[in-house]
Amino acid sequence: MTSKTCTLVGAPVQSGASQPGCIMGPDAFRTARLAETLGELGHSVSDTGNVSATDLPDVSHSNGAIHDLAQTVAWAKALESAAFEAAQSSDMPIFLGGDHSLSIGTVPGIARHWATKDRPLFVLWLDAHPDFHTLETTSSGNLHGTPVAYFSGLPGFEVYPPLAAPVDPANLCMLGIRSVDPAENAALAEREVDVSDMRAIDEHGIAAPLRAFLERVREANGALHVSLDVDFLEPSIAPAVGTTVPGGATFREAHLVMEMLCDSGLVTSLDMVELNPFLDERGRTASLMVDLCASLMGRKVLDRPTRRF
Ligand code: 5AB
Ligand code: MN
Ligand code: MN
Ligand code: MN
Repeated sequence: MTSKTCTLVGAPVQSGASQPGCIMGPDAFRTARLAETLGELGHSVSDTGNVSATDLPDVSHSNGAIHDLAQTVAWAKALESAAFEAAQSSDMPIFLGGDHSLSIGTVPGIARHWATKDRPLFVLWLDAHPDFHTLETTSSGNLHGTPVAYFSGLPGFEVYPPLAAPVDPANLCMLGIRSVDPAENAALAEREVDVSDMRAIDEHGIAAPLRAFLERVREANGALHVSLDVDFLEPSIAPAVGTTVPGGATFREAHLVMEMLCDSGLVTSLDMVELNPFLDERGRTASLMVDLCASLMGRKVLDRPTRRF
């Protein structure tokens, strides 16, 4: 892989989840040597430190289950600007979460950047969950379950910041899905979102749906944002997450996804989210996430192209 300028942006968000701990995520990634690892791969890395969101807006919603709406909106605004700036000034912004509500800011900021270049943004959502709730349909009230519905332009998000460039639902791909609430299921079907659940991956392997999606991105001359939720992974290899669901991607499936993404040359930004270091075992989940990022950014076993059969 050619050398890239990578900007690390810490997003210590935990207001979107029910359990505290994601506030420590960015520092756990730093402790697991993310910057050093990318540097050793030949990239030039700068760490802009952590974004903060202090000014809380006066907002409310009729769904009484929702908690921390004001914090979420404040994070969305701060991270939208940080993401836009990081995309303007580097090849590869990498957002260190923080729970998945941070994508309410990062994806719209990245989408605004690519809209100025007239390139459509595609999003690969690697997760056990589709995070496709609206503010009306979430029954947990945990706003990390809402980013995809919001940045895809679904109605009912008037209290979130207005979107400069919504992501076309036809430009989404979800892999690893295995926990979908009824309202999410209906909304995903209505918009014909490209979802490969674990059953499809069991049957066809993880490479086939990813290859088809990457072909679509390439044909459209798209930019590609990848959002990697720790719970995409099988919990026995990645315990540091509050929302574990059995039957996740294996170590090899997850690495293969990253290796194929690297070979495609299409990825332009990345979220690494939902790491809860309070739930980790001797840093193993943080280290695995850093290794996955290394595979995405060019770490290989053999120093020559993979053999084709
Ligand atoms: B995550 C659930 N659908 O709405 C909800 O971890 C889970 O960012 C959301 O993928 C999980 O609370 C959000 C049951
Ligand atoms: Mn998620
Ligand atoms: Mn999830
Ligand atoms: Mn989660």
